[in-house]
Amino acid sequence: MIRLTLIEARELAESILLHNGFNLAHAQAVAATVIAGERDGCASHGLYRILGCVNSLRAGKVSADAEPQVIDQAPSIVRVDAAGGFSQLAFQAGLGLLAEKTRANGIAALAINRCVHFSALWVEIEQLTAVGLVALACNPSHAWVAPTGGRVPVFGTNPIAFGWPRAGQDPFVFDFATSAIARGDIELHRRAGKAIPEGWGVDAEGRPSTDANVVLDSGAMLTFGGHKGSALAAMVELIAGPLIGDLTSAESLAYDEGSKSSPYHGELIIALDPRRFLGAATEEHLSRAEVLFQGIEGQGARLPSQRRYAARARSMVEGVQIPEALYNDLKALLA
Ligand code: NDP
Ligand code: PYC
Repeated sequence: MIRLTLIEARELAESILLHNGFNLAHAQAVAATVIAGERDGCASHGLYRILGCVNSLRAGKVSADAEPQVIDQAPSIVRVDAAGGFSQLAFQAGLGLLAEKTRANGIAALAINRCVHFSALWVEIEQLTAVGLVALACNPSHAWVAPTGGRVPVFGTNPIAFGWPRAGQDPFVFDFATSAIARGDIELHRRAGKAIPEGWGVDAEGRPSTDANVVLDSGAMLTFGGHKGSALAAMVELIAGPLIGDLTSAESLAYDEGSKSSPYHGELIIALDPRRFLGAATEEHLSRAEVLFQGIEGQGARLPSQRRYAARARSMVEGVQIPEALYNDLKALLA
């Protein structure tokens, strides 16, 4: 393993992106996301993703210098046209107006269109909880996941993330793929030459497989929780696809033309302002939420994101460690 400080890790990511042609704004926004992933112990959405960014650019499937356009679509709807660039800059562009509309109306949505997307969603959710808002985000990806009862991929790994702000504490955040596991995790198993657990995927005939190559290349991934994950994956396809005038995972994969680039589609983010819902009773009701969290933690169960927050605290002191093979692959992109 190679140990890097967070500053070294960020410089490495940024310099690779700049060297390969991304402009400074995109390089900084993308590097910030992958370093957050690495810092928080989310290797599947950490520095490893820089390889995919460069591959997507070389394949002509992402713009290196797209300028997101913010559109004031309706009293409660912000739209950002990412113009074929990575989603990070588009999210940053729309965040201010989304927060403003949420405060004015109690609820508002941000629809990001035409973005190339690979990031973990908690990075965005935490920016909304940081300003006191409750938030929900989701997006399609590429059609890699079979519906329950089938074996042909139609869904993306379609993450859903939720955040709830907590006074003086880290927010309550969960963020998971509606597939049994993020595809990035299976890709990391392949890189490490490791078998994957049963339940993550099937071969082309629909038989359970623990071979990452089979599941990634010719079989299909599975949803989490059987028919429940399958229905949630379909919901994500609908509300972050046709509802916002953007591509489904199947359409994103067709657009990819076998280049193995990052998915190209839209993203839906919904924000809610507790103060607008509750007025003078806000603090009273938010404190009742704390009783719920105590009920979970009080019996030894953990809240989602606690592992991540602990990893964050550790990385701030110790830096991060990445496999030497990944470090070498990253350095090669500077050649
Ligand atoms: P995991 O299954 O690893 O974890 C999902 C969530 O569950 C996390 O919030 C995690 O918190 C929490 N969790 C895990 N174990 C427990 C536990 N024992 N008790 C309580 N909470 C727990 O995630 P996935 O593989 O499904 O997804 C990983 C990432 O991939 C996500 O960030 C997602 O946004 C990203 N992704 C992005 C896609 C895209 O299109 N951009 C597509 C698919 C996934 P903790 O982190 O603290 O362990
Ligand atoms: O890990 O499934 C995944 C993924 C898809 C797009 C970005 N991450």
